[in-house]
Amino acid sequence: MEKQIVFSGVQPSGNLTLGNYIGAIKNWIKLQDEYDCNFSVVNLHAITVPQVPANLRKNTLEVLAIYLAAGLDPEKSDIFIQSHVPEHLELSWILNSISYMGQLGRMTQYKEKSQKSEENLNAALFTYPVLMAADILIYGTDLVPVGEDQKQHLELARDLADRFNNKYSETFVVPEPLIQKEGARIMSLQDPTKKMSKSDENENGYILILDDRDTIIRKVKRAVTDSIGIVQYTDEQPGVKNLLNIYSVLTDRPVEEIVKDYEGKGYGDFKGDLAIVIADYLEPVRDRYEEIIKDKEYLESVYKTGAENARKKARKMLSKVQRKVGFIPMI
Ligand code: AQP
Repeated sequence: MEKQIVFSGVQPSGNLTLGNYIGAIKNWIKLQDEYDCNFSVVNLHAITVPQVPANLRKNTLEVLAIYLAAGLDPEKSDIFIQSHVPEHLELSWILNSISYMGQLGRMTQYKEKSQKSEENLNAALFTYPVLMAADILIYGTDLVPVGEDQKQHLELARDLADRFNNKYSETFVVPEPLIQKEGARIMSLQDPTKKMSKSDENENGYILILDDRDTIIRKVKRAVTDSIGIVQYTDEQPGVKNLLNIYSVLTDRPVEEIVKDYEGKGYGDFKGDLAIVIADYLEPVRDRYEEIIKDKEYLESVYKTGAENARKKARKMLSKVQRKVGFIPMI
């Protein structure tokens, strides 16, 4: 039986957070044996907000090194940089022609990010979900492991696949989101009503995968809680709830069990222990990362092979789509 196909990616718009790790990358690792996996550093998406070119270059390789340090295996998965597979862009143009402005304008991320950059509102920020749909559909993807914040974009990819199939003929697989219940949305440590984001201006709001031990401990201790003073899992205490979610995912223990451990104890003990849990969890990833990032030749070989393999698959789908819309094949 043929393996089902998986695609996912993270933008190199900064250093990766614990949110990206728990919501996305951590779940990719376990899919590698069972599925035909494609994991991309989606640098084309990153320029929808202003980037310093030197930082983008650096972040792109860092994200790739984090993928590998976290356990993505180039022997099992195709791991590549999005701009090395230009077929994504060609497909995205075709999908733009069947995308409705109204639907794109309703995307929550567009609304949020456009408010932040009102003076520099660019067209790419508006059409980026269409490129994301192309990223997914070009591989005939069955499953897309993402955090909950990407659900709406995935719904668009599904709509576009359906619309294209109805207009031309059966071509695309309609992909399903794969969202883990636990840790699907890790919130900011400073404002637990907002998701943890790598582009947050307040660096105390997020924990980076590459933060050192002391920084992690400091950030967790400063995490916003409340004046209730009881460690319990309720919507009235969004800060504590978020910390409990992180604790539970990283230790693989149910929330109720952790809550029991802290009966009669204060936030100080709870946060102190959680800080150690996070620091211990990330330490081996950071150690492996330090080795990998130094080895430029290895990184280059991974992204070159990944892109070569990905291009072969992408070209096949793109040719099929081009024929269906009426483009004359060159050969
Ligand atoms: N806080 C989060 N909790 C759970 N999952 C999350 N993801 C992001 N934040 C959280 C998941 O990480 C993957 C990659 O996201 P992305 O970099 O492509 O874009 P994003 O969702 O916009 O992530 P950020 O960190 O918020 O980036 P910026 O600040 O640049 O916009 C996705 O699967 C996402 O669900």
